[in-house]
Amino acid sequence: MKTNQAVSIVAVCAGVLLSMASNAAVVTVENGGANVYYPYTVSSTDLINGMTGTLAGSALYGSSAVKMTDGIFFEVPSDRGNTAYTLTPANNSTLTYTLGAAYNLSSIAFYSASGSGQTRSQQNWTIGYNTDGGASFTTLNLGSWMTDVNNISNQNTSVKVSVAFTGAEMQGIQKLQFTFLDTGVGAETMYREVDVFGAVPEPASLALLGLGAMALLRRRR
Ligand SMILES: [Ca+2]
Ligand SMILES: [Ca+2]
Repeated sequence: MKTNQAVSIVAVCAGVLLSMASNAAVVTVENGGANVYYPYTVSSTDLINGMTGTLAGSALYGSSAVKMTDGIFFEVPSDRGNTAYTLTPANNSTLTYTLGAAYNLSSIAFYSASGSGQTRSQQNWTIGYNTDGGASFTTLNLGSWMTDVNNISNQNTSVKVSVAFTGAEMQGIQKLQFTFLDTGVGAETMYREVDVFGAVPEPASLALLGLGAMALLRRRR
């Protein structure tokens, strides 16, 4: 590995782990190093891929929320400095997705990148969620993951920040709301994709399995 020096920093939310074993979110920060074309593999089959979402706030410089869910990290060579291929949200803008069912989420990943001197690859956001499909959101406590992002050179690079849910903290999720904040280092981050992974639990099929097993037992008697 010469140019693509991926630096992975894992920050476990120790406080959350200590307080409740069933709640565990692990934040991983991956830096493409000096390579703004770091070949992250973004998903085109995740839960929100193809969804437009509802943007409250401003998409700066002609950027678009659609670019967050098109399954593409880079599009053309000139893409590196072109906000037309990104969502570059103003401070405090929110992006809301209605998942369409109650999902147990396994992970969420945010991707950003920008060209030389633009300082737009830093990230700062919060994740809100609800389980009733309403208009209120609870903000997920992820500890001080921003510290790890700020350790990364903020020019001419790409950054992936992923959150893995290993416990029960993100179950039955119906809506997600991401709030984009000023990074304090280089504002106006050029976000390029957000992937959300999870599945709908299937109690119906589990119940059927149970009925089948009972039927088998009865036949054996
Ligand atoms: Ca995607
Ligand atoms: Ca994209």
